[in-house]
Amino acid sequence: MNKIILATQNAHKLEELRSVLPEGWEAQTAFDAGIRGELPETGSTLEENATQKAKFLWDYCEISSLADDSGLEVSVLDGAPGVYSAMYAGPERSDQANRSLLLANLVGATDRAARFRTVLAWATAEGIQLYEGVVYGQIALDERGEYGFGYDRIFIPNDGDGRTFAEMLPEEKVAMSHRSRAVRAWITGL
Ligand code: ITT
Repeated sequence: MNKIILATQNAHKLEELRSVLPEGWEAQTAFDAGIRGELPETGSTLEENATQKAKFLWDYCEISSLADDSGLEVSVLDGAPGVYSAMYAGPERSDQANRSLLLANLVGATDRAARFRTVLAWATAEGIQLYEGVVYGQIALDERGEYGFGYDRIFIPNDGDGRTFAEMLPEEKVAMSHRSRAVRAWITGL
C-alpha cells in the first residue's frame, strides 16, 4: 500500500480525487495528518498555491503529499475568476454567490467560453512535481443541475452533450473533468 496525503480541505475535491486514485494507494486527509487550521494558500497562481499546500504537508509529516488547486478561467473576463475562484464574490467563499456574480458579469456576453484548470503538486523526498488538467467549455445562461459543487451548475463541457457538470452523475463528470485529467498526468509521471 502506498500511503499519501491529499492536501485539500474541500470535501468535494477529496471525494473526486479519491474516486480516481489508482489501486493500492491509501489516501489520508490533512485532517488525518493532524492539521487543524487552513493550509497556506497565498500565491497568485494555481501553481504557487498547489506547491505551497503540498510542501507544507510534506514539511509537516514527511509523507508524500498531493495538493489540488483549481480555478475557472473565463475568456471574456481575461481568465477571471481563475486563482480567485473560491472567493470571487467575497471572503465568505459562497458557491452560490460566486455563481450568481459570474452570471451577472456575463449578462449579454455572446462569447461564453471558459475552461476549468487543475494544477496538482506532488511533494516527495525528491521535491515538487506539477501536473495539469484542463477541460474546455461554456458558461451556461442559467444554473442547471444538483450534483457537484462550486461552478458545476453553470459549466457546460464542450466534450459533453449540452448538460452542465451538475446535471451529470459524479462518475460522468469525473470521466472528463480537469481534476481527473490532472490525476491521469500524475499517474503517468509516477
Ligand atoms: P483546498 O484549497 O483545500 O483544496 P478550495 O475549495 O480552497 O480547497 P481551491 O482554492 O482550488 O480549493 O478553489 C477552487 C474553487 O474553484 C472552489 O472553491 C470551487 O468554487 C471552484 N472549483 C474547483 N474545482 C471545481 C470543480 O471541479 N467544479 C466546480 N467548481 C470547482
